[in-house]
Amino acid sequence: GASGGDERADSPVVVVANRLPVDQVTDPDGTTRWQRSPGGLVTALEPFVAGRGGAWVGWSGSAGEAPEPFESGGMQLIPVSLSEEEVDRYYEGMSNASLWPLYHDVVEKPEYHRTWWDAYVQVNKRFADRAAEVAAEGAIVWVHDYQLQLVPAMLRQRRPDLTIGFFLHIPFPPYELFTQLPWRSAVVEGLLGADLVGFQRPSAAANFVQLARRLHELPARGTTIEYDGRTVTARAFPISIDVAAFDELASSPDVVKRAAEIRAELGNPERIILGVDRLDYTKGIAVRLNAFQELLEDGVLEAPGTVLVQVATPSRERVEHYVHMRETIEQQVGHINGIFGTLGGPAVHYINQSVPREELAALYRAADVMLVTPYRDGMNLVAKEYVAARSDLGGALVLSEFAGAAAELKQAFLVNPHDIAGVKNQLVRALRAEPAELAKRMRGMRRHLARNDLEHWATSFFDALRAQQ
Ligand code: GDG
Repeated sequence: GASGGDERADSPVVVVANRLPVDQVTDPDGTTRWQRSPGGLVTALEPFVAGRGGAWVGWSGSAGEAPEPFESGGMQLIPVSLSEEEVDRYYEGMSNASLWPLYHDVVEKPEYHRTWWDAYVQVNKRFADRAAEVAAEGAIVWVHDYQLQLVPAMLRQRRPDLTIGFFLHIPFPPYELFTQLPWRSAVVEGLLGADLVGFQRPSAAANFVQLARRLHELPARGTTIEYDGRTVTARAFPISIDVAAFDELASSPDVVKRAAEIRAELGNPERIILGVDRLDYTKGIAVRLNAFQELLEDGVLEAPGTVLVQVATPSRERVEHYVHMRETIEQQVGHINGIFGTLGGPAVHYINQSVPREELAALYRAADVMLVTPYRDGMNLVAKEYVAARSDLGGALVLSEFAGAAAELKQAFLVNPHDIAGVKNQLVRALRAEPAELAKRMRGMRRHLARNDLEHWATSFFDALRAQQ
């Protein structure tokens, strides 16, 4: 192999992502073992990586020394270590308090700290080193997401024989915002180390091409950039879900029965409005609460005849922005329930816990209106899951224009989350729409998803990457 005869250097396909596709779990008897992470990405990539000695480079999720490489699900898993300080600075700092808000339209003010950046560089180097060690001569390496934007260039420097792809799961901001970043040139150069840079929507790819052109005065035409004697392609590959699997789960007798139970447990309201998100300030949870509260105040809606169920899964609880946002949201839920709830009949049902997948599917089946109102979102898989869950063609999707999903799910009730009057109007329209209209919209969106599932996404990306090999 190109890294000097190391016998691990034989993987024809390598995935590099912040997290390994497994979580460490402790059994009741105290023994620990690795368990495959929930979530679609692992399922989508496994067929391309498993067998033939494919490898996955990532962090185990806990600080300290990394475990030895091991095999799981036919893949070589290569753990990367992060110290406590690196978790603070690279992960919670640079990734989640600088890049995350910057890339989401500065919904919260990003903080920039040189110590965070230094840790980001150091950790990206470590990921690149591990990938360089494990990749076979001429291998394909697929790097994922905003935590690892320097890896493509670092890897190319070490291993010019590799074909390198990068996919950004979150939005890519326009030039005017991106150039806030004190280390903007380094990040652009990092990404330009890839042969193929994938984004969720065409406008994000266009932002990147324009940025490279303006910042580095690089010749760029259409979706390609000429850099360092190579051609870098920037294109949209909208991610999706395992549509058939979700459809099957949501149509199963147990889930359908549970959906009816949920409605009964909520006191048989006429209308159920649902929100499901990681508790994140980009998701616009307050937009929904505001719209719902005003419609109750206006007397357009009445509780508990109409209820809002908001599942807000705990997330990034050590990052300051998140602590503050959670307090604000919980205060507002309390306020709405104090004024519009009745004994045993709250207007807002707020769940600050992760719910099992089956329960989530049942909630989707029970909801008359799914409210997805992010200020900015790379894709938003919740919107796609809701559509996949509705084989009964019931239910309405209210969807923010600023979610990547809006570029595909055109039959949704689209809203601008900054326009509260518009959100209220669309919500009321969705609540009052005729079943025939809703079925027509749902059918259109389901037709799109049937052809554009997660496997299609992974295959398109790998095909495009192989074409550059
Ligand atoms: C990033 C980008 C992009 C949520 N609560 C529970 C639960 N979930 C699941 C949902 C969905 C997933 O988590 C969330 O995915 P999203 O796409 O909505 O959002 P992010 O976590 O921000 O993901 C995003 C995505 O990457 C993929 O590229 O779409 O734009 O921000 O699958 O169902 N699942 C369970 N219980 C919960 O309580 N079981």
